[in-house]
Amino acid sequence: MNAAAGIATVAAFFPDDFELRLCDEIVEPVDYDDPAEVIAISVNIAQAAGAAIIARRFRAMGRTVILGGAHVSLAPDIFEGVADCLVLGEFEQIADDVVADIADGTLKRRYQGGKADLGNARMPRWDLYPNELALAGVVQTSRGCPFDCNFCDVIQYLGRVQRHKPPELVIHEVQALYDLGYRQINLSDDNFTVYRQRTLVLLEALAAWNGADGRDPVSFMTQMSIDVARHPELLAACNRAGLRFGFVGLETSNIEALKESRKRQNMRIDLVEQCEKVVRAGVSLQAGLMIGFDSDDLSCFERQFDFAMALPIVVYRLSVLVAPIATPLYDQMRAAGRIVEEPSLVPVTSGSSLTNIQPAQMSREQLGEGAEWLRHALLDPGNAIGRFERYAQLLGDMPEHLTQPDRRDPAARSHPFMELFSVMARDPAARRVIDCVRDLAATRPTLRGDLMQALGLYLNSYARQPRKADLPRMSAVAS
Ligand code: B12
Ligand code: SF4
Repeated sequence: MNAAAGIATVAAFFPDDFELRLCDEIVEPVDYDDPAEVIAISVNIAQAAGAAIIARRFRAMGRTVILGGAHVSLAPDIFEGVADCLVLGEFEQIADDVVADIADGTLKRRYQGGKADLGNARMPRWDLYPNELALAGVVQTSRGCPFDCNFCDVIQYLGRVQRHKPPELVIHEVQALYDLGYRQINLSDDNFTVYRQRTLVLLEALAAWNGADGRDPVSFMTQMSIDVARHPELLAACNRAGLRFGFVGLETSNIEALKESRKRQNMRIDLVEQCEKVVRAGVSLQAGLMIGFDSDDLSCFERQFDFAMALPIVVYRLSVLVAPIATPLYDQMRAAGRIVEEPSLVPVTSGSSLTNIQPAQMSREQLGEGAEWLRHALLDPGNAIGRFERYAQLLGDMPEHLTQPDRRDPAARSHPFMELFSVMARDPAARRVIDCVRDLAATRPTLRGDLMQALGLYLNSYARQPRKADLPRMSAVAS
């Protein structure tokens, strides 16, 4: 899992006379015995219900609770009454006021942040974070995205004008994470590659740093849009920098659906061909796929399956189309009377099978069942093996200096997925995939790290899927 940059960044704005402690409940339990007077909680949509429980418990003990983060910023009203204070938006520009008001005991009920200048971003307080429990470090090199996909709330949260952290600050943060022992770092941008010139400059700085001056190689990952494939020089720079994994929102092979969701960067191109170019350049892809667009009928599940199987990609994040609050899609659905679940502390997230809208050409349940079928079909070991073979055959080599072995103490460098591999090896079907990937890795030893990483991500999803003996057959879904 990734270290949490939000809390480490907020901590950087508190002066030394505050005694701070960071807790990431994804990796450790919340310590209700902690005597802190002020509890500040960072909340995304998946954490809303849990955050409300934690907030209420601390408030019942007389503590002051502050909530901030993506979902508090986008859906503040659902948190009204849950905490003493809500901080909306980015923290940087209002940090001094909030900190002073905490010190004076004069906290207001709400603060509205502005757009931070990343040119003078502070180093997150990773020294306070439980780094030994996280797998990947996190550095945010930009905020915002210039595209306008109508289901995405990034624009409302961070804006369409992308702001950039200067390369020297990025390298400074990367070095700090390296010194703490991280050899995987997530560049946690919304769209890392969209401003080509700045990305090229940053990638060159990362390439000059990575594996140089006696350092071990670091594997970077990020989110990108598929237009990256049109620029071979950018792909080559990704490879030189050690950017090994990219998440890309492909969403659908249905052109009408791309049009209706304003995903213009995915139109008028052959998505399969574009993904092949990226993988050939040595960047493994994970992709987001969506179903349930207005132009999707019941054939969408099989069509998406065929699309996914044609791509050189093993791991997918599959979502039913959800209209998150604050997005253009939400407004459109509300105006059409198609919002069937109002925003609440137990919200529908993009990872759920039941959407919060009434689909146009099927029932919500049919969409949910179709999504389950598709998820299982993509995770099916036989199907996954086919995709692993294609991916391993296409994946481009990495630069020589990044293939050097990691020289850390063996205890510090045991493979993050090792335990998962040994548990899953007891499942005969999963075992077939593990054996296949080991064989593939033997034929491409320098790419072993990438293949094992993809295997870990695949097994992680495979292990979590609900065991359903009788999946809905496509005929049932399509009837
Ligand atoms: C990296 C990332 C991940 C990573 C790592 C998460 C982690 N451990 O931090 C992974 C891949 C695991 C992930 C998973 C998910 N993510 Co995510 N993720 C991001 C991403 C790209 C960057 C987050 C980041 O590093 N920010 C850097 C820090 C410095 O900034 P920040 O968190 O925005 O915080 C700022 C302010 O909000 C404020 N602040 C934050 N917390 C607090 C707290 C207090 C008290 C105060 C005062 C201020 C404050 O200060 C910070 C500086 O200004 C964002 C998009 C984005 N650009 O924000 C999406 C984003 C946060 N994720 C999102 C979603 C939906 C998810 C998932 C639910 C996806 C899914 N369907 O499974 C899961 C949830 C997993 C979970 N259980 O938490 C949404 C959240 C939308 C919402 N309404 O909440 C976002 C905004 C992207 C999007 N629109 O889709 N995610
Ligand atoms: S490209 Fe990604 S981050 Fe940008 S608007 Fe579309 S979905 Fe959101």
